[in-house]
Amino acid sequence: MPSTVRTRLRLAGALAAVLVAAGIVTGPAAQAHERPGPGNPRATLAELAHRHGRYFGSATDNPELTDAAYTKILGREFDMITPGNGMKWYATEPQQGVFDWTAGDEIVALAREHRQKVRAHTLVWHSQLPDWITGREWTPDELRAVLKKHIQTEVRHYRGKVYSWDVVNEAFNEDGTYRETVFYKTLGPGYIADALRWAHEADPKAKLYLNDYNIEAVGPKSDAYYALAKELKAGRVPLDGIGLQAHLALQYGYPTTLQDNLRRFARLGLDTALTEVDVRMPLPATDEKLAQQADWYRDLTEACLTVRRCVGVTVWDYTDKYSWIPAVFPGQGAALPWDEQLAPKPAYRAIREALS
Ligand code: 9MR
Repeated sequence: MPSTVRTRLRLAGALAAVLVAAGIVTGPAAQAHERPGPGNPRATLAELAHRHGRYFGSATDNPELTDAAYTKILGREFDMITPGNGMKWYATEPQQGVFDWTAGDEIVALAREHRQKVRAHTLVWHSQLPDWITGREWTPDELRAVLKKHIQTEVRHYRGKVYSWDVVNEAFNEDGTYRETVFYKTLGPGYIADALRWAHEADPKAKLYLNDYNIEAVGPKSDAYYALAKELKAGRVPLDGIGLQAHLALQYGYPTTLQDNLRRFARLGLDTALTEVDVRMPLPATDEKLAQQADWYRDLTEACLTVRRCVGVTVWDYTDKYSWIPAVFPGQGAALPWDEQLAPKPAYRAIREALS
């Protein structure tokens, strides 16, 4: 073989090795040596997050579980699952004292099959309550008994099977005042500490969270959580973490104080988590909007990795096919890292980069 050809072949070989090492190209030889990494599709979001001591989760909902292409990705990419609806009060205690675990159990069983943990959601919320609660007046004693029974029966049922509970969901208004729910109006603000104590009695190992939206940035609503968390910790109430839902929208701007906010809760001795992430946009989705969305997913993932005690990120389902957004915000959507055909979007690659 002429030496010029040999030299060219050597150069080509060296170039190929560099490209493989950089994750730009892969080949059978690369696959034999390569460990899963950000450029290697074999490493899932869960595996990448695990290297940082974090989890990467997705919400899911029972009607979607018949979609095999969907459940394949759900079972592979994530290590934490949140039932989008199946553990809510309307589903679990549709009639007073009559409990139904069908929907929640189905999701817990699927998660176990895939060796995923479960963020259980949610015990006390003003929304999606059964009619038997909303349809009548309650005395404080009556409602306290109903609340305690609901919390303890549900938490006991899932004891040992879930990682955490969103014990109280969406307790504050935007201005940081208490939301005037049936629980607040009937029992006063102490219902939150009571709910946490009852949940802790029923499952001492589950991590107990308060969870809300629009508390990603420092502001009146997150300040209210900060003040409450401080008070609860001082009173030795069993609170483990604050869940920041992070339902973001391109048109309202990125919460630039997210890291500072996460940090102040860590300083109180609390875990934090991004629990319901999506980044919606006015439709149609353009390349530019999808690129901006990817930046936001990258930034919020990095924020969680940067701050001690931010334990993980959960997207509020992973595909636009099953997003709640279009039904609630007409003309908006495309909020998740996979599109309606289950193809990964720029946001998916941005999350991988952040986790790399
Ligand atoms: O994803 C849930 C959707 O299927 C329900 O229709 C909706 C009803 O309010 O609740 C959605 O989940 C909510 C979550 O439980 C609490 N934070 C806001 C979420 C989006 O509404």
